Amino acid sequence: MTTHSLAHLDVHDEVATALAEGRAVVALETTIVVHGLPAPHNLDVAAQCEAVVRAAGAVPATIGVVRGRLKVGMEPRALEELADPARNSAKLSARDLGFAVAAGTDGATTVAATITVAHYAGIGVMATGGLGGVHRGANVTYDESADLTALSRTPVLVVASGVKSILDIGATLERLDSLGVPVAGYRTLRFPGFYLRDSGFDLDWRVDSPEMAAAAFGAHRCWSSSGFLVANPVDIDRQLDTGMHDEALAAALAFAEASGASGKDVTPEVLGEFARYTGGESVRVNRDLVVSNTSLAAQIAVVLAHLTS
Ligand code: PSU
Ligand code: MN
Repeated sequence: MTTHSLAHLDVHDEVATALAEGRAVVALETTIVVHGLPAPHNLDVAAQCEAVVRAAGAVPATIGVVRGRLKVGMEPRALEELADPARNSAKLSARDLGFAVAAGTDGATTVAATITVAHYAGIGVMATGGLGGVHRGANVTYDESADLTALSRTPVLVVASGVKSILDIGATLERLDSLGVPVAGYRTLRFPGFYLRDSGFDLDWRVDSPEMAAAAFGAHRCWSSSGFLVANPVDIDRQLDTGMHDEALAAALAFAEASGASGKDVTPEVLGEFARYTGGESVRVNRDLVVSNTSLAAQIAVVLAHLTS
């Protein structure tokens, strides 16, 4: 069956051709564009991500929902429209997709929704900035990103710089363990801390090349239906100043508590406060790490395509 005949899916011709020919494709999410990064950085970084995927010899497939259609591969114009504040595009997790389709509405996809659509379309690799995880205080609020459970049931390799430092990183790693999601540091045995290179938490496994990552995931998916996390730290000379990070983190946590934000609003609000507090430095780091993760994802996708063909 070609991707063209799958219900509710619009696969861009370039992506459909690459998939049909067994060439490398990298899925990119849209929540980071619509709700995660401020304009004009959002569209700018989206274009940069598509460019680094192509430079590595893969095809980018930006995923989002437009008028109830699951888009796999979006033209810059379509992405611009989705990100237009006047459109009020929703933030869609995996469970929301059916409603968005039925209602014919627009929405940006989170990691959870993006890997769900990517897998449906036959794409095995995606890149993002930071995976969602367990929030601090989750023992009371139960606030744990659906990214984790989606990753536990969706065989897509995700490259991310760990999880955002506003989260409970130790608890997130424990949940990834319980959920059976493999986690490998890229050239490190320390779990990255998103804006910082090192979260202070150790990992059991590392991969030192796209070939090693592709070989481990290629084997894992023979017997498992879970995803796979490659944790790629930001370069040491590009990370946020640690003093600034710790101050901004305290401010962002206090802000989140005082704002009363809950559910899907928490992450965008906290990222926004981080950007304000750091005078845009956090946005600069976020941009850097997303582009670097996307480039690595593309290199892994290229090796995987050769392994499978
Ligand atoms: N990475 C970023 N910025 C973001 C996100 C990831 O650098 O905004 C988004 C992803 O879409 C991820 C979401 O799935 O944040 C997590 O949201 P929540 O905690 O509500 O599940
Ligand atoms: Mn949440």
